[in-house]
Amino acid sequence: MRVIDSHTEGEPTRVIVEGGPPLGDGPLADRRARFAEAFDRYRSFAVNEPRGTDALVGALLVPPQDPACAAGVIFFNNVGYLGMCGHGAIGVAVTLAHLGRIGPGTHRLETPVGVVQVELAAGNEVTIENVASFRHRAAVSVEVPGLGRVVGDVAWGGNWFFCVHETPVALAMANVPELTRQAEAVMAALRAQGITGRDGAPIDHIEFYGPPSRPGIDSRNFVLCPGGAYDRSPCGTGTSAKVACLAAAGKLAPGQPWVQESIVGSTFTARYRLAADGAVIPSITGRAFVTGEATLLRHPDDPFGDGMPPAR
Ligand code: PYC
Repeated sequence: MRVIDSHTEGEPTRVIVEGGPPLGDGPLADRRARFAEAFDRYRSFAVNEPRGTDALVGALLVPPQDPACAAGVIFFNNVGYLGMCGHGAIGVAVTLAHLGRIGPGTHRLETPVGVVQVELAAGNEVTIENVASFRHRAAVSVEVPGLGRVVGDVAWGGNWFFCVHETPVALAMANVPELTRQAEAVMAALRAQGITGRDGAPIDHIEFYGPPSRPGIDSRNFVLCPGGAYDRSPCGTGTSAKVACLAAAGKLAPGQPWVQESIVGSTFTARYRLAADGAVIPSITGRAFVTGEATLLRHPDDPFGDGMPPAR
């Protein structure tokens, strides 16, 4: 399997450019389902130890259905599959440019949850225009054992998020283990109390918000991804969910910038335009850098040839 690695504002992406599973054609959501049902070992092979790490997001390039798209892409991680991935789409754009498959300008990527636009600018900067994002439920209270009442919004930004209004723990790198524990407790409480996204969709990302570390930034976050890793970037789909919540609350005007800082101090700049039915189309700007090109190998006698499940 041939892969190209990059990071987007600190969060790694591994793009499979050759040797991925034979998923056939059809809608990307169907191909993602086929990937999960019949070829999940490719996912684990590509991103789990011993070749990868829990924070790594994989991106399988596939032929798009829509000929107007530069590529189709299915995102996945250490435990499963994502709808969209904002940092990953920025990484894919820079990777396609590295391969000479796209140049500066505007392009489209097809994902299982819709088409996103990517605009490649100088200096490895990419702006993605994400799928329509919206706040599903506002100010939802959840009783979290050991934490008490936690209040947040349920929002869609290409994945389902619970956006906790105020972080229960200071947003500092030294607190990452504690932030992870608390976010996992919130996730478990949402499941136990039947709090979901639209049509019962499980919420699989938790975001905590707090004050930024420096002037010129609007907010700092900590994002727990499914699989237990935290996002080193401010999370593209999470920032989309956040601006959808701010728009719904009348706290951010269309076109107004929102600078979201991650737990590691990197930033995305977000804006939105209005879409139908109270949803918004967020755009997210960040930078990605290619960090490596590799051929991943599998020895037939290797007991961990298909990768190891994460310790959970
Ligand atoms: O940037 O959307 C994102 C993302 C989702 C999971 C990790 N990063």
